[in-house]
Amino acid sequence: RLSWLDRLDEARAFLELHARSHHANAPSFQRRWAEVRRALMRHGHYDHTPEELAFGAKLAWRNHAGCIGRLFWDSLLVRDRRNTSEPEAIFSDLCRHLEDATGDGRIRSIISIYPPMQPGRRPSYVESAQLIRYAGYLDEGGCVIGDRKAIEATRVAQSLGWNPPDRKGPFDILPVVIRDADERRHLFNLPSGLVREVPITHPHCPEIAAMGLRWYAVPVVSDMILTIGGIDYPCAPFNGFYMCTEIASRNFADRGRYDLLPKAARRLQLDPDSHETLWKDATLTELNRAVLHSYQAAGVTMVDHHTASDQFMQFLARESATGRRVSGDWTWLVPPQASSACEVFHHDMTDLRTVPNFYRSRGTDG
Ligand code: NRG
Repeated sequence: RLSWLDRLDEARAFLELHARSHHANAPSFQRRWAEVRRALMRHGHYDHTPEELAFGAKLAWRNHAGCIGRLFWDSLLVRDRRNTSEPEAIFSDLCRHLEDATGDGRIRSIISIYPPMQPGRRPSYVESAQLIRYAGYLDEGGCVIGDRKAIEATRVAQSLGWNPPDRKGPFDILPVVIRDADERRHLFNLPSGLVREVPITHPHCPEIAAMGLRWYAVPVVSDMILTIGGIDYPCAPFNGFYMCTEIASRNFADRGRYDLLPKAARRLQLDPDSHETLWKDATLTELNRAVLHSYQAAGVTMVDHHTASDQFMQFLARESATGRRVSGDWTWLVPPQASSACEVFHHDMTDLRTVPNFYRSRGTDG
């Protein structure tokens, strides 16, 4: 991704930033930079200290233009796993990550960082977009069971020997795919006791509960590359917690996902035949109410979009007070529900593409 000179520049800028924010006990910038520059010239690579790694990961979150939850960037728990490199070991370590992140339902934001790219060598990385994803099956008649977005991943898993349950369902958990350093794929099944899920009910519409919907508690994003000071970490899965619209307004409602609006509308006694009844709007609201209610009832952390928007505005104010400019990608930050009633909607922003950051080079996942 980076030319050699860019890499030097990014390393220098990052180490300067690190030295400035850890003035008390960090080795002096000059000394560390001399060491890093030498390593970069000789090997095209340098190793972050554990402190630099943790600081860099937090900054990558703070800089990520698409995230509305950045108020909490400093609370990120960083697991330094740079000595874990084989797919089997990475997978069992990620199981512990998931367990710790899930806890008793009060979700902790965690990142696990495995070996970085080195000149001429790409280490193992997770190919799955998230650790937990539901399968999508397309039958000969063109009917889909499950998540339409996962149809390709489901096919790949099956071609590698994964067997779906005898009775295919809309919420079958896919195995995790990890590529080794030779690009060979390895499949791993998540132990079922490890995946916390929330059955979706509605505070006063049993017909919605009867749809049998569910979703998992913890989104662990595993297909983004973490870049810190010119070094790329292609295997750095992280999690926070869900905002209700991600599940209710997008995963359940998008036509390219579960496409549930017409079905849910009928259960809510809304008439899906005329736009003018605003049945889609009403259904989206009820799905959000259901998801939020269910996670709350289960004691699983989730934020609603209004609170998230307020927290983002607080983040903006805090950052401006420290003299930092905040990157933002309007199309990602503005919630898909009650958008103009959220303050973020009325705020101009640009993505400054500041580093450290997270980026994608393989597929995309919203
Ligand atoms: N919309 C995706 C997840 C994207 C990341 N969302 C988070 N991340 N909340 C979905 O599965 O619906 N996080 O780290 O908490």
